[in-house]
Amino acid sequence: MPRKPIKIKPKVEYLGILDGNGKFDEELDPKLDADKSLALYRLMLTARRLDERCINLQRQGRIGTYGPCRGQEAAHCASTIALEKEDWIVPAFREPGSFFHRGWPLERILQFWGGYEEGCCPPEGARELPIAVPIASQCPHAMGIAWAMKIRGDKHAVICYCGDGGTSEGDFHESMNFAGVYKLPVIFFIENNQWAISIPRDQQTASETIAQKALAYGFDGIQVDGNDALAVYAATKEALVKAKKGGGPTLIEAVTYRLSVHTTADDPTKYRTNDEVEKWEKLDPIPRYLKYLVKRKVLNPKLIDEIEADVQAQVAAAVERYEAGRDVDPLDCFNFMYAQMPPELEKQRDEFAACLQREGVGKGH
Ligand SMILES: Cc1ncc(C[n+]2csc(CCOP(=O)(O)OP(=O)(O)O)c2C)c(N)n1
Ligand SMILES: [Mg+2]
Repeated sequence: MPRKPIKIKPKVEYLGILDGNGKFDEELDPKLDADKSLALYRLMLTARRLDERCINLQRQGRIGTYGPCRGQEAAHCASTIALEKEDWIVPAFREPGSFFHRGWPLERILQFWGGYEEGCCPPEGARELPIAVPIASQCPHAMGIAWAMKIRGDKHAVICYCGDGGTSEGDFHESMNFAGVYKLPVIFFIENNQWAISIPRDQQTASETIAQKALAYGFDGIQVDGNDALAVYAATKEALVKAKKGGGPTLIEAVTYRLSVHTTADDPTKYRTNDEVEKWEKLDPIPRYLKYLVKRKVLNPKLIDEIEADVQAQVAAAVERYEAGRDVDPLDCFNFMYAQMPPELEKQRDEFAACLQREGVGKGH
């Protein structure tokens, strides 16, 4: 009848590979080839430039409320690029790079934030769910996909993105439990950006790390420097290999920072200091990865300028396509949710249609 510590098999680790000056750990470096390294840089830059453009578009009334990803580009882009194209992506709402990487047209993202149904519509054959704004509601969906894959013998995996605030939701915990019990091929990728609107990380949970939450559900957790593209890539790759071998889920906590507003409807100066933001600006994932690529001679000043010009042109063209393609049917907001529309909704749709008719608004007007 002794009293003694209980040994728990799952473990929690920390991983960082690249520092702020382009110095990196040779042994831990995932050694991406030049093409993949450049693709990752381009992807992060595209997410950044589109993000900047979206803030401006919202301020000009050309899209609706927008939730930026500034500062979180390494977290979502490096994890997405580590996946195979058959792996499923279940996003939250700050992962535009995940969609571009999978071939969604950039204007789809603009359509989403512009309030158009098309922004929620995955291209044919996509293995990505659309953006999910209801916090952590995407986690049970990810479990459904992963469970179906397991039953069907599909040897791929699912990555489920979620915020630090999302880890306080029942949906998150139920999903973690389900994934642990059924040993699902899933990665819980937590973008710990230190804030959930105005709630700081230390008021969100009394846990020292978010990674350790995995232990309670019987699997490993790893905390990575989420502004270090190499660490994010390496941890994701490892978790994927494990999942595909039947080793079950992993929780990756990417420690990062929301450098911008929560959404364009938010004023962060009300709840956080400029000093804090400045501290994290110095850890910006993009210049950090750029220094590494220059050091490895994958990037040079000429190529940097070419990629920048190319990305900006791509974003500008997407904005043009978005604004040219506004001939949509407002009644679409009733479609796509139910195979058979419930009578109450049918009634609302008919009332709305009559109202559009009266006002002379809508398709064909
Ligand atoms: C179920 C639900 N409750 C509340 C909200 C309002 N809300 C939007 S974002 C957010 C905070 C989310 O924080 P976190 O999970 O850390 O994600 P972040 O916004 O930092 O990316 C809240 C409470 C919501 N969208 N969904
Ligand atoms: Mg957060």
